[in-house]
Amino acid sequence: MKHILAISLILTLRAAATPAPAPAASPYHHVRASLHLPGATMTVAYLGGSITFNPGWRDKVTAYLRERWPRTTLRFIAAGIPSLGSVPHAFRLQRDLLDSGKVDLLFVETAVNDRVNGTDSLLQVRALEGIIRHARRANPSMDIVMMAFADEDKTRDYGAYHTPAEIANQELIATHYQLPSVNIAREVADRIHSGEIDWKRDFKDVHPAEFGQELYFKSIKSLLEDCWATPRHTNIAAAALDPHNFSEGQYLPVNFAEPDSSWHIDPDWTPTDKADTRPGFVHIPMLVATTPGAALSLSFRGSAIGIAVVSGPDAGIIRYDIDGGPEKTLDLHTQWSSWLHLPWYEMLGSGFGDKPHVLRLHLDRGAVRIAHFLLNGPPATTNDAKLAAFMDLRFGMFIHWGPVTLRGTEIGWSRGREVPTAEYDTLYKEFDPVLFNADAWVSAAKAAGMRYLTIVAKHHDGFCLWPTAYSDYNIMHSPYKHDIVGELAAACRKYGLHFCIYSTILDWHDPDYGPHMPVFVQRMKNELHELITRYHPYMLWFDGYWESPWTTAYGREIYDYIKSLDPDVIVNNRLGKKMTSLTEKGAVGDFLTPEQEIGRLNMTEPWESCITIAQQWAWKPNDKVKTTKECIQTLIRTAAGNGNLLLNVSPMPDGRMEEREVTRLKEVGAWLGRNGESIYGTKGGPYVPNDVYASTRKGNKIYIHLFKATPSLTLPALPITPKRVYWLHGPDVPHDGYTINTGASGADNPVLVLEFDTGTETLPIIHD
Ligand code: H79
Repeated sequence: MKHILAISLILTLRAAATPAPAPAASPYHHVRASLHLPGATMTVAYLGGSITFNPGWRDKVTAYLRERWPRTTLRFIAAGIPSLGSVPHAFRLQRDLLDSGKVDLLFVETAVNDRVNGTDSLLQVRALEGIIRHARRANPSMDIVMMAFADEDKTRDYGAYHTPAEIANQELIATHYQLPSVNIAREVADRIHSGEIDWKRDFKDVHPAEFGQELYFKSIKSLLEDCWATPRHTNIAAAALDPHNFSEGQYLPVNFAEPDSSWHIDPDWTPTDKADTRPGFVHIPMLVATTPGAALSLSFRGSAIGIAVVSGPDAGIIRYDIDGGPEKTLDLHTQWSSWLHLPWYEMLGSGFGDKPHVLRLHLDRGAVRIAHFLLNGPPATTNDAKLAAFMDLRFGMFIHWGPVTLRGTEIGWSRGREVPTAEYDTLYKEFDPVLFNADAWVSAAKAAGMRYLTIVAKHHDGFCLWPTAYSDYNIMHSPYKHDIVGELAAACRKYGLHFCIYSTILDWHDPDYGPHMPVFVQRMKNELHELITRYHPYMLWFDGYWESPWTTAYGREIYDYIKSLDPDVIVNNRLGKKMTSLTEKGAVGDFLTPEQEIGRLNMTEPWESCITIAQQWAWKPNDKVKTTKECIQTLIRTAAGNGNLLLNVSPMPDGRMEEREVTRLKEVGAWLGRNGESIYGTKGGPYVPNDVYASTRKGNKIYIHLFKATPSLTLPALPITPKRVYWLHGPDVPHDGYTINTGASGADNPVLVLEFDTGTETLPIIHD
């Protein structure tokens, strides 16, 4: 022990003997690992409460940064929201900040509101550490500056020689992660206690007057200058101080919950009383209950769960439990609620193990308005039951259409090949499909027995069939000026079809695709935000993943973004870079997408084959259209392999579907009208399809689809014996076990039914 003391003493003395040429450090800030010197571009984000929301110090810092680094292109994200401290920031970081693109320098301010909101130290540390780890996961070289502003409580604490808990917690995290930090609360307290300044006279309020704003700015500037005068250390990959920190903090949309009928989601909530609101917490979907006893449950996976409510004059009392544990009571009313619908974040529990949990919550009295659930856990994936329901649909319509039909060449691919680029890119100026009728297309799909419809809203040529705000290359700039996507969405709702949207990743028209991927990916998010929030697609179909600008990481980012907007949207696998399985490294998405071929029988991973009814995806004159028999057999083979068929039609430049295609669809629909029970809601197998037959199964039945007339059929025997064999909707067929005396059926694509005493859906696959 003595030995160690002696060594440290020598080290201390030696350090004292050779003073470093340190910058004139302020006692109120720490440089620690310092900051990067700005490069050609820098995005600066301000995360905090009202003092960060208001102009003042923030505008001063912005102006100073512009002046200090004139050759750097600066971008600023103002993410201050009044009343919010560390816990809200940890859960809104992704949506309010990281979703807006790569951040280089982040200012974080939480100490004032953590005090007034009464956030305890455990939550402060979990939230602050979560913010740092989450931010650094998004950008490992992000610079982060932590700031503590002043309030009267902190001045009083320092007057009593006591360090406020919020400051101690901030410094704990800043030290652990070696982040620059500035303690303005202490500076203000010291100067007040020395009589140099006065709170009432100089600050006036916790939202400081000009004097205070200037003081805050000078302190921050002094820290930044000291940082830039100190060489930057690489970020250390520190282990987590608290394994239950909120680094996976996210908003869970309110439609995740399963509420009883006493709740409703108001899609555009505004108060009906006179109380004030906060930006971002009005005109949003709100899960509302005002009837005592209203109950909901929420299944989640993660280590913490909470709610963000707006707490207004009628804010009530809730009771809740997690996993059937002890019931707790929570009063949602605050000291501000009489005049304000305050955004109020309550953690209902944290520190759980990483397994599924259930929150049960009910209203005791008053009102509860939930804006978001707060989850610390991995991002959502598509619910298995929702995916199973999609696979039960079995048959959908794919539509490729756009200005390129004026030339009759292939959509996207003919740009710069058969059609010169400049010509291709101006075709939209003459695209005027006056005979387009969404009802006609959707009723053709309905007549075919299709259960969903996928419109190509944007192909590789970049033309958008909806009025997007993010590109002028869209339908509103054609002579036609109709929201094609919107009209189809409405028609699908009317006819009871699920509405789905194809939007390609690769966009050869967008100059940012390739050279400026962060800008491009942000635009993609903006477009997806429009598509999801306006048209509420059931499924999204991506394409064009194979070029080098696209990465698996972008794919995951987009997948998580989609799920943060609507957890129920089903997503195909072409966001990832790998197509053969959903579980291999580099795979992203919910189902496989074989193209122009029928997928192989696969009982474990959902899949959908996309196949053209003619030869080209987009219309061409006199294209060769498949026969009705080919279409039906393609559907049968798909269902028999346990997959869906997305059959592509190619409408003409005037907006109509070709009569030849409409007729085929009607004939397929007529066959499905008779034989639909052997397709919809079935599973593939148990036989692997071959040239003579293919099978599907449901309940205690196996359906055998015959492709060729055979007087007798012997199937490989299964472990169970059929008790009855008959033609679907027809007479019994003599059989001896698995030898079936089919005779000659006059029907096209006839279906035999084998009926058993027990279920067939889990029988193992028979490889012939
Ligand atoms: O939208 C449809 C296709 O346009 C799209 N995916 C479906 C759903 C697709 N993009 N790329 N590919 C399919 C694969 C590319 C095939 C090609 Fe070719 C072979 C490109 C160049 C050679 C076929 C022949 C298209 C152009 C020439």
